[in-house]
Order: sequence, then structure tokens, then C-alpha cells
Amino acid sequence: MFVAENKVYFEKNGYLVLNECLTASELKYYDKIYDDFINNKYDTRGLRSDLSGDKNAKKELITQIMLPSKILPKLLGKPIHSFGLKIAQFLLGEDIILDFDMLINKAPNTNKETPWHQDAAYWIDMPDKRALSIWFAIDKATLDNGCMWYTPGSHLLPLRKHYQPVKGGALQCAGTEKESAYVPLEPGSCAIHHGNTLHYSRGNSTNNNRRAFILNYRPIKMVELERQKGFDHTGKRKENN
Ligand SMILES: O=C(O)CCC(=O)C(=O)O
Repeated sequence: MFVAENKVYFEKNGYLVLNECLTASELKYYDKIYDDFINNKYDTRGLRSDLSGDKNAKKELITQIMLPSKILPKLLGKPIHSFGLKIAQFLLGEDIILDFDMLINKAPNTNKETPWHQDAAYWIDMPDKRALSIWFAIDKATLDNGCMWYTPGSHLLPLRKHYQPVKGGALQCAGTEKESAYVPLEPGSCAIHHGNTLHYSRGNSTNNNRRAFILNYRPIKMVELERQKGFDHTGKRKENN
């Protein structure tokens, strides 16, 4: 995992896959905790929304729960967070800390894609652009349930123009599968992408959930800057470019 080839690959392509980051028993822990979040065992008020923005849907299509570790602080000491910090510091530098975490689940047979976007479009403009997200698969991620797609090298180009077609829904920009690579993952494996990497996922057309536990990292000074400006990733969305 902590080898120079991975760093070089990440810097060139803007994403990286790491297999088997969690043991079976660690995965079992997250499997249960995740379902508890989805089933409202914890108080997620103000932090839970439907990323699809579809107000007419009879049920949530893409459940997004921001800051699970704020709701349940013991998560910060668990394997996903410990491993995440180590690999984020390895890839981006020793001054990197956790900015925020989130859960994104695509419910069975909802078939709703996450539109093409670059995460940086959601954030305030920051002088230090080092940032990455780690997308841990809690379920097997496949083409049919919405595994991630990344556009290699897109993090090295200017941010694309983003817009928000549905108020309260996801931001989006132009992107294509043709210029991108898809990343199927076994449960407990992860995909890492840079904050400027263009990405998307297809909808979930299977009978099972597609649960991802996602952590975002950046330099401590940039996290301080965000907080000074009142930006804490609690889910309010606006177009930033
Ligand atoms: O899980 C998804 O479908 C989208 C995730 C995503 O956009 C992200 O982690 O930045």
C-alpha cells in the first residue's frame, strides 16, 4: 500500500485503488454501524439528505449522511479512519488531516446516477489544492450497483464549469464514460481520488444496497481556513465556480 508506485500512480491519474484494507471482522463492524445509520438508529437530523434531489421520489434514492463521526465520535478511532489518515498523509504530506466524512448509499433498484462532478466545485476556493477522498466499499461495488468511474488526469486540468439542475441536489458538469475508467471493488477495498478528479457513478439496478463510507482529507491550514469562513460540510450546497 505505502509504496512509491502508488503515489506516482495517484499523482499521474488522480485516483488509486487499494484492495483488502479491512479484515472480515472490521468489515462486519461497519456493516452493522452503516445499517444503523440508514435505519435512523442515530440522530442524523440536518445531516441526511437525498443526493438525487428528487422531491417526487417515494423513497430516498441516494442517501447521503454527512459527518457520521460527529454523530458517533468513536468512529474516529476505528480502522477506516486510522488507515485513511495514514494513506492520506503518505500521498499528500504530513500536514494532512481529516476534513469530513460521509456515507453515501444507493438503495436497491433506484437506478439513479451520481452525476459527473469534481469535489472541489463544492468547496470554497483554497490556495492549497491538496485534497483527497477515500471511498471505502462496504458492499461489493460493481458496474450495475454504481461503482465509481474516474477520468484519469482530469485533476491536472482547470476545474470544469458546474451547475445544479435540481435545487438541493448534486452539482454536475460535463463528463463521459468513454474518457474514464470504472473501478469495481470488493467489500473492504477502497478507491482514492483527488479533490479535482472528475468522477461519477451509474445507478443501482440490483436488489441490494451499494454502501460507501467516504473520508475527505486536506492540509490542516486549509481546514482551519474553511472553518474560519464557516464552511463545515454539513450539507448545504452552492455552486462555487
Ligand atoms: O458514491 C457515489 O456515487 C459518489 C461519491 C462521490 O461523489 C464522492 O465520494 O466524491
